Parts: sequence; C-alpha cells; structure tokens
Amino acid sequence: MFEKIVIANRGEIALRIQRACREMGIRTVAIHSEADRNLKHVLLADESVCIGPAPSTQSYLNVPAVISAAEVTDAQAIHPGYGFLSENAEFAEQVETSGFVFIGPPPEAIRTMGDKVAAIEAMKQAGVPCVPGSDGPLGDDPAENLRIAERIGYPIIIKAAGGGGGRGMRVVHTEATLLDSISLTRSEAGAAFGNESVYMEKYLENPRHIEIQVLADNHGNAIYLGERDCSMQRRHQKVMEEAPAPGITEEQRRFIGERCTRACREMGYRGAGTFEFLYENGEFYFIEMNTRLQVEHPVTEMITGVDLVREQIRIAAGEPLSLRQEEVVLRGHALECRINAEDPENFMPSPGTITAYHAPGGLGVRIDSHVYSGYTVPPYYDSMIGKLITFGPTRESAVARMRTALEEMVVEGIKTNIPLHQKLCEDQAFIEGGTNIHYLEKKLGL
Ligand code: MV4
Repeated sequence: MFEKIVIANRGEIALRIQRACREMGIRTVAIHSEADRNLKHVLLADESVCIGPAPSTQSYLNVPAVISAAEVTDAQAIHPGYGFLSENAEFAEQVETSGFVFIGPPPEAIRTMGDKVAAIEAMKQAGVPCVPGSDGPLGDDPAENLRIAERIGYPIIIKAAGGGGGRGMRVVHTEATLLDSISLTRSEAGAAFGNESVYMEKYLENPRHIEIQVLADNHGNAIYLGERDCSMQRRHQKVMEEAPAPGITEEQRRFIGERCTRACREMGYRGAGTFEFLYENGEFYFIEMNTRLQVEHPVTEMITGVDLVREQIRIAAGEPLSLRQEEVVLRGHALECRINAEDPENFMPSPGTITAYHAPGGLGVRIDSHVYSGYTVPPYYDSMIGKLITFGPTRESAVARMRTALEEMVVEGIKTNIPLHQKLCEDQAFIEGGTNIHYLEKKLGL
C-alpha cells in the first residue's frame, strides 16, 4: 500500500480523501493555492505545498506544479478528486510517466470517455442501451443528415463529441432548422473544445437522470453499487441527489448494472466510474460515462456501506476489490443536499467569512464539509461549501431527517441555499419522488 499520497484538490473532497488516507495509515500531502492556506485539510495534512496563485489555472490546473509537489514530497500517488484535473487524460498520463500512480482509470479510458462518440460506440459494443441516434459523428452531406434525423424522428438533439455535462448541445424540433443547428453546434464546439465533431440523438423530453456507480480492479473484477437519482438540478448543476432511485426495481437494477460491469471488463476499465443514463418510460439510455469519483458518491456509500475512496486507493495500489457483487447489499435510503454559498433567490455566489457555523448531527446524519467558524469562502472556486447527507431505513425517514438537519444547521455571515433545500423538502412532488430533470427549474419558474 502507498505510504504517502498527494491530494490534488481542495475543499470538502480534499478532506474526504484525507480522511480515507488517515484510516488506511497513509500520510497526506495537501497542495493548495495562495487563497487556500486556511483550508481545513491543509491545516490537518502531514505536509502541505503551495503550488501557485488563487486562480485555478495557475494552481489546481497547473500540471507541472502538481507533479512537482509529488516529487518534492516523495509521494507515490496522486488523487485528483473531482473537477480540476480529474478527467484530464494528459494529466493522468504525465503522472504515470513521471513515476507516480494516478488514482483513477487508465489514461486511455479517460480519453475514450471524453470523446462522447467513442464512449457511445464502446457502450453499444458491450450491450449497454443507448439513445437512438446517428451511431457516429455527423458528416457534411446535408441530405444525409436530414435523412438521419428523419429516421430518428423529431425532436432530435445535436451534441458535441467533445462536450458533456450539458455543454455543446442544441435541441431541434423540425427539419427547417436542422442544418443551421448542426453548423452552429459545430462551430461552437470547435471554439469551446477544439473539436468540431458532432452527433445526433433522439431528444427525450421528460427523462430522469439516473447513474450507476461501478468499481473495477486490476484483476478482472467489476461490481455495480446500485444507482443514484440526480434529476433534481438547475442549469446542469445538481442540487439534491438520492440513492436508490425511487421506483427502480431489483430486476431493472440488475439488468442495467450487469451491462455496466460487462462494459467495464470489456474496456479494461479500472477504478471508480459512473455510467450516466436518461430514464424514461421504464427504459435506461446511456448518455455519458464519468471516469472520476463524483460529488454525490456519499449517497451510494450510505446505502452500501462501501467506502468508495478507500476502494479507489486500494485498486490503484493493485489490490483486489474488497467485496464481490453478491456482497453488495442495498439497505435503506440516502439523500444529499449540496450546500452552496449562494443567494437562495437568484443563485448568485456569496463568498465571505463564515461568522458562525453549527453542523447538524444525530442518527443517520452525515456532513462532508471543510468549513468552520471563521473560515472565509474565497470567490475563486465552486460555491459548494459542503454536503448534508441523511440516511434512514426508508425514503420517508431520510426526508424527515433531512428536514430536521436543515433546521438545525447554522451558517452565518454568508448566504446559503439552505432555505431552497427546506422548501424542496416540503414539496409534494419531491416527497412523492421520481420527478424528472425539468422539475426544479419549472418549480422555480424558470
Ligand atoms: C439529453 C437530453 C435529452 N435527450 N439527451 C444534458 C447534460 C448531458 N450530460 C446530457 N444532457 C441531456 N442529454 C437526449 N438524447 C437531456 C439532457 C439534459 C439533462 C440531462 C441530465 C441532467 C440534466 C439535464 C438537463 C437538461 C438536459
């Protein structure tokens, strides 16, 4: 096992990774920007290295600076967390050519999944259900593109192969606007991702967003750890997540889970991964794969009892998965509210000093947060200041515990979206469960 790991991230996830390392007897190196000297995990780290100025392009995204930190501290591995360099295949490759272990999938898997056309092709090969579409990038023949759209049936969606997470897409309702929309999406994709490749899919009008968590090791083992429902979102930012997804049967879970793990084995995937699906009328349709640990991983941990960060580290060190598929047992229900430093009315970021902080607690309440009284939320990064996770034997009990915990939680000095979460916890459609990806935006009147 590794003796020392560099945590190439900040905030709550850096602390989450540090906690896993501590439990495993691994020393931690915190790397941080000039704005992050007072981060909780930096103060708790065995060693810390300042790698640059506040803007992330000059610190957390600076590949040579991150790798140098591993060199000067004589660490063996680098955990990228989520965001920043976590899905950068060139970074993963450079970590490995510099003689360190990248705690994540092989660079080649990151690269394949970063190209959405290649990702869909790999999934179709492995028998993972995908959205009916162009089966490859669109060419330049207008007549052919009109024929493809006709075959799929309107509405269709044009997506950039280099996009993902809601960037570089356009919905087309009639053939009148198809060719212009393809041209527009192409040029935007070229500018944004340096890749003009675009593809077409049937546009699903009212889907839910359900994702499958997988783990795969270096010994040919791959397991699925159930699903998460991430449909409660605004402008592609998830607001609340839960596991399991309301209404998904054991049969559906096994059907889709087995296809995901088969895909992992066929691709030689290694590490933690998430298969993202749209779910509509009882069917799953693959859209993208995330090759990193995700923000919402705790809801899966709560219902499975599996420490996903620990498994990531074990896998990267060449150890086998610590459990088999038959040992994955889903129990109870978990919810996660993302707590953001933002105005609950207009969603504007609200950085500043936290003058008072009281975390809720009790049975089935988990807080993953790096903040404390006196901590100043810097304006440079994501506005998420923590995650409030509740667990209970039933969805109802998890919701009741969430209401109690939100009421108990105190964050003063900055604005937070806690009032929004409180409203959601009283919302009849949320309480029933199973709302689609448009529900929150409609409720907010957007
Ligand atoms: C779609 C879709 C409907 N039909 N694809 C947006 C983010 C990216 N991961 C894929 N996205 C979508 N792809 C087809 N064929 C609707 C969305 C979508 C969405 C998906 C998941 C979560 C939130 C979303 C919000 C708007 C649109």
